[in-house]
Order: sequence, then C-alpha cells, then structure tokens
Amino acid sequence: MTFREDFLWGGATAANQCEGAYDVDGRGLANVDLCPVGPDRQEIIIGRKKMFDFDDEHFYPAKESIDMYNRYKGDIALFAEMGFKVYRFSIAWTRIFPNGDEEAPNEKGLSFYEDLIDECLKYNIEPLITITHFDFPMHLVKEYGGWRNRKVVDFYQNLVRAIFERFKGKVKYYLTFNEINVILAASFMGAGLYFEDGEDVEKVRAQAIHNELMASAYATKIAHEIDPDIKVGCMLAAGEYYPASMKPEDIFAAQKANRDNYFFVDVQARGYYPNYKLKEYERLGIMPEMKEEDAKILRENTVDFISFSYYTTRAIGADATNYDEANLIKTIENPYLEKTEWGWQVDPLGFRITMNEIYDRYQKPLFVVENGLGAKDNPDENGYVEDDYRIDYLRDHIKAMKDAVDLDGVDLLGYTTWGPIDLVSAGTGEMSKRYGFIYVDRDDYGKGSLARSKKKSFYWYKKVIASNGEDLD
Ligand code: P53
Repeated sequence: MTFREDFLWGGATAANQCEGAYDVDGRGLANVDLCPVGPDRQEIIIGRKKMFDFDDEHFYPAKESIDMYNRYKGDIALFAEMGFKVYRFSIAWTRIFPNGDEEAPNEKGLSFYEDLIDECLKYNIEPLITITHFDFPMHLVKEYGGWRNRKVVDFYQNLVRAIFERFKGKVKYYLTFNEINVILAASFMGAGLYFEDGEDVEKVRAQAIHNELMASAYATKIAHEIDPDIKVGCMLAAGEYYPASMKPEDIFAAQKANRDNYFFVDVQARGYYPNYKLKEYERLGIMPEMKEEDAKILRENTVDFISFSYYTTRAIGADATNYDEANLIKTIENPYLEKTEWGWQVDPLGFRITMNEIYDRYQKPLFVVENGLGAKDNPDENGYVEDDYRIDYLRDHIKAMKDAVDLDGVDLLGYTTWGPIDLVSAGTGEMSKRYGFIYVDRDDYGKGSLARSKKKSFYWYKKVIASNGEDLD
C-alpha cells in the first residue's frame, strides 16, 4: 500500500466560508465578514478600498454562508458517512474574543467549538484546527491597524492559550495561520491590513509578516508547553513558479517568486530569516522592528510539520506583462495546461513537483490540507450532481500524490480536499464556485433552501478512503 495505514483522509473548511451566524452568541465583527460578492471585492480584500462596516449596496455572503453553525451535526454525519478520518476546520477568532483585546474568552464561543470537536470524535474523526483562516477581529483593525501592530502578537497568544487549554487531550493537530503568504496578495483578507494613501505598503507588510511569524512561533511554544502531544504546522498557499523560458533572467524571476513564498516556511520550519530576505529588506530599507528575544523564540519553536494548499502552479518571466487577472496570485498563461472555468491552470504533475520541492527543502512531514476543483454544478431535481469533472481532477491529483510518496519517498501525513461541502469562495465570494462532494442549495446572493444533497463524487471519495487511495476508479 502506498499511503501509511493511519493516513488522514478528509476535507477542509474555514469558519467564515461555512458557519454564518455572524452575530450570534456574542461573536464580534471580523474582516472576513466585510468582503462582499461582486466587483468591489478584489479592491477590498487587497486593502485598497475601505470596508469597515456593512453598507446597503453590497451583499455579504459570510453573514449566513451555508449556516454550518446550526447544521454542523448533520454535515459531520455526512463526512462520517464518507469515512473521513480527519476534518480540518477553523476557529472564528471573534467567537472566542469578540474584539480581540479582551482579557477573558467568550464561553459561548469555546463551547461551540468544543461541541463541534466532540461531534467529530464521536465518529473517530480527528479534528485538525486552523487557528486563523483569514479571520481577524475588526476592532483590532480599527484600533490597532491589523497585524502591523506588535500588540496583536499578545492578543493572538491569549487566543491560542484559551484554545489549547480548553481542547487539551481532544485535538492533536493545529495550523497557526491559513496560507500565511496570502498576506502578499490579499492583505486585508489575509491580515487585516488597510493601506492609507501614501503609506509604504512594503514596509507595513514586512512588519505585519514579522508579527505573524512571531505569533506562529509563540503559538508553537505555548502548544508544546500545554500539551507535548500537540503537533503544530505552518500552512502555505503552495504551487511552484515555473520560469517563462530557459532564459536565465526568467529562471531567476521564478526563483525570486518561489523564495517570496518559501520565505515564510523558511522561518517557520528552520527558525531564522534566510539571508536573501534580510538582504532584500536592508536594500529596500524596510527591515521590520524586532525585539531582542525574537531570534531565540523563532529558533526554538519551529513547526512539527508543513501543510499547504495546492490548486495550481504559476509561471513568471523577467519581462512578462501578460499576467492573468483571474488569479489573485499572479501568473502568466502556461500553454501546456488546461484551465478551469475560473481560469485556474490544472497541473497534477505540478503537485508532485511542488511536494518534492517542499520536502527537499525542509525534510519534515507534509500534510496536504487543500486541493480541489471549483466548478459550476447542475443538480437534478433531487439535488444530485453528476460531477465527473471533479472526480477527474481529484483522481489525477491523488495519483500525483501517490507518485510523490511511492516513487519520491515524500513523508505524507494526510490529505484534506477543499470544501467537502459547497461553501462560499474566498477569492470571489461566490457560492457558484463549488468544490463539494455535498451540494448546498444556495446561490451567489443568498437565495436557496440550504438543503444538502450528495453528488456523484460523494460515493467516489467514500471508495477512495475505504481503499486507502488504492481504488480511484
Ligand atoms: P477560492 C488564492 C490563492 C490560493 C488559494 O479558493 C486561495 C486564494 C484565495 O482565493 O485560497 C484558498 O475559494 C483558501 C480557501 C479558499 C480556497 O483556497 O477562491 O485557503 O479559503 O476557499 C479556494 O476558489
């Protein structure tokens, strides 16, 4: 058998993209609540258009999402029916600390997640918790300027301490930040950063990144102190950059782009800033402020494993200008690859390449925590979807993952597909960009019964899990 006997098969979601119930049981307002569907979304999530409160002109899909806050028992029962070994979900920071800077956590928030965890454990599903999946309290945006402020590192420590203490003995796997490198592309959604005109964006961002890296190291430290059995992982939006040609300048551009992403993991997995980044910061005059203890904290608290999302590879050239606007993370068109309906390039071999690159670089266990196809579905009158396109995508990627394990010897802990149940898209806010094995009756503007139904891929994935990845037909 290719995959280890205890291989963790499952699916992954994020609080704001599935829970809804944005204002109940004391929950505070978060950045992710304020990202509307439609043409303004892009400017808002990158931190260029200000959206600090709801207005009447926009539709905000996270307010209700797919109402998993109220329906999680039924949804987890469906995951269990597919045979999930693991369920990756995230915690809404504002359920635990509604403003972010309180002294004591909100009991209703903690007990909601404890119930959710217990529901998983009932079916022997291992909970894998993302501590923050783009989530950030709006109070900390307005009063502290988001992750640019070092005080936020302390607030984050309060959050993780509350979580680790409460769930001790029940939860073994944690991720500190979802797609930590998304701060480069979407600074408001990824890190609560809004940029005023004339601000040195790169400088602010470098400081925010440093603060997040410190928060991540402190979380690892606190986790291991509270419960030595906890495994903490970092999480990268992965996908190798290919050079546009064999021209050395293009190769160099690709190396630079890859380093800009791996920089985060370099610090989280090795415990220190790589020279190429220190030199770049010096050159640009944007070296973040660091405290005396920082170097030691980073060095002593590296992650136990490396997790990442993989949807596609990217391509870059030294003089390229034809960047594809469909992608939040920029890429030029790769003529050798097909594209999805949303313009994401499909590249299963790139998955194997990416896994090898990460494993070569860090030599720590890997965990694939997102992969999948966002596509339009056409359900019949019973809500059944014949989603062979989704099955094909997943099959090809699982095969590539098998090769990475079988032929290249990558040490792999598990695989969770993105959005096992249809949910709101992070990039576009649409509901119609569906990833699920389970269909949810809801459209881009909140119409629909929210009823759940099984797609063809539901039965397929069940078989994949039951055979530990051997039966992919
Ligand atoms: P959607 C950009 C690039 C790579 C992954 O994305 C990204 C993004 C943000 O769109 O997000 C991750 O929903 C993220 C999930 C997200 C998923 O990929 O735009 O961790 O929250 O839903 C898929 O199709």
